[in-house]
Amino acid sequence: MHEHGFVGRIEWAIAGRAQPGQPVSGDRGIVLDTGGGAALFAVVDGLGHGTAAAHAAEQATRVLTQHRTQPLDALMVLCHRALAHTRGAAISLARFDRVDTVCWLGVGNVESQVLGAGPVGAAVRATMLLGAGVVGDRLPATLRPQSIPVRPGDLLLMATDGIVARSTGEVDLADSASGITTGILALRARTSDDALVLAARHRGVTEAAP
Ligand SMILES: [Mn+2]
Repeated sequence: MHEHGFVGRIEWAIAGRAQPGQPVSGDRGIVLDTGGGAALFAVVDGLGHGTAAAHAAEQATRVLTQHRTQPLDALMVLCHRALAHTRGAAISLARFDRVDTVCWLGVGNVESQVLGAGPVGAAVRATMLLGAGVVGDRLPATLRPQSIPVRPGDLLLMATDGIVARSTGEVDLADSASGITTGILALRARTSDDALVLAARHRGVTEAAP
């Protein structure tokens, strides 16, 4: 599965696939236009594999789509309630509210990072602190979204645990979001799990679209 597009000036792409031999993936990448050039991104990993995992991920997708403008902590609680009778899921949420800020919140093992241009290629500017728990079963005691300063061109990367930890030096920030996600999926997907990676970046307010 490969998708890509723009929300306003925010370029995004998703690449994912089911574990080899499974009919459906329990991983979902979600891109929601929240108006005014802002966007909400989510990556959901339904526990386990197959249709039960996909069902949990679909419940989260439905809730996030319906309530997309709510604060991130409220969205996580709504997902938790909606997933109560499912296997549960790991969920990471990230919102581009303005040109210079990403706000994010994660429960479970979906890793998110912001990469920026460093002296020798891409460098990690921020890594999401993940709350321990399973959405639908057990939330952490506190849900505290973090605000991360970003510059136009910085890359938000979100990946399920079906993606092996990557060397950031492999990411070419000059590549399109679509090229980056396709490359990571091709090189870094575990054969033992569903795998999905989402990339997004603000292209700035004056720069011409690529
Ligand atoms: Mn997984």
